[in-house]
Amino acid sequence: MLHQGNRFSSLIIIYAIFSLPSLMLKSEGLEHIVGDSTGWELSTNYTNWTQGREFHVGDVLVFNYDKDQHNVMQVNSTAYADCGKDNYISLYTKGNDSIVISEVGEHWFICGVDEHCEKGQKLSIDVAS
Ligand SMILES: *[C@@H]1O[C@H](CO)[C@@H](O)[C@H](O)[C@H]1NC(C)=O
Ligand SMILES: *[C@@H]1O[C@H](CO)[C@@H](O)[C@H](O)[C@H]1NC(C)=O
Ligand SMILES: *[C@@H]1O[C@H](CO)[C@@H](O)[C@H](O)[C@H]1NC(C)=O
Ligand SMILES: *[C@@H]1O[C@H](CO)[C@@H](O)[C@H](O)[C@H]1NC(C)=O
Ligand SMILES: [Cu+2]
Repeated sequence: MLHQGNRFSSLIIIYAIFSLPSLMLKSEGLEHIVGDSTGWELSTNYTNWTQGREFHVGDVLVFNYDKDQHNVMQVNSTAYADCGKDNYISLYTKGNDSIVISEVGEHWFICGVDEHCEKGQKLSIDVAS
C-alpha cells in the first residue's frame, strides 16, 4: 500500500513529466521571417505573405531590411489603415529586428519612412493563443 505522501509526490512527478515539454514548446515559438528572403521592402505584398501562415503567442517576427531606407512601426488599426506615423506603439530601426509576439489578436506594422506605407509596405497579422 502506498503512503498518502508518496502518492501525492508521484502525482507531482507525473504532472511535471507531462507538462514540462509543453511549457518548453510554448516558450520557444516559431520564427517568421517577414517577406522571407525579400525581407521588409516596397515590392512585397505582405497580405500575400501571411496567407497560409499561423501566428501564435511566443512566436517571433523578424524584420530584415536596410536601416537607411526603412523602419518598422507597430501601430494601431487606425494608423495601419491611413498610414498615420505620429502615434506609433513601438519603433524599430536596427534593420534586423526580432519582435516577440506577446498578445493574442491583431497586430499592425507599417514602414514609417516617406510614403512607403501608402505604397503598400504594411503588415497585419492575426495572432492565435
Ligand atoms: C498577391 O496575390 C494575388 C492573388 O493571390 C496576386 O494576384 C498578386 O499578384 C500577389 N501580389 C504580389 C505582389 O505577389
Ligand atoms: C489609434 O490611435 C489614435 C491616436 O492615439 C487614436 O486617435 C485612434 O482612436 C486609435 N484607434 C483605435 C482603433 O484605437
Ligand atoms: C543585427 O545586426 C547587428 C549589426 O548591424 C549585429 O551586431 C547583430 O548581431 C544583429 N543581430 C541579430 C539578432 O542578427
Ligand atoms: C495584396 O494582395 C491582396 C490579395 O492577396 C490584395 O487584396 C491587396 O490589394 C494587395 N495589396 C496591394 C498593396 O497590392
Ligand atoms: Cu520603407
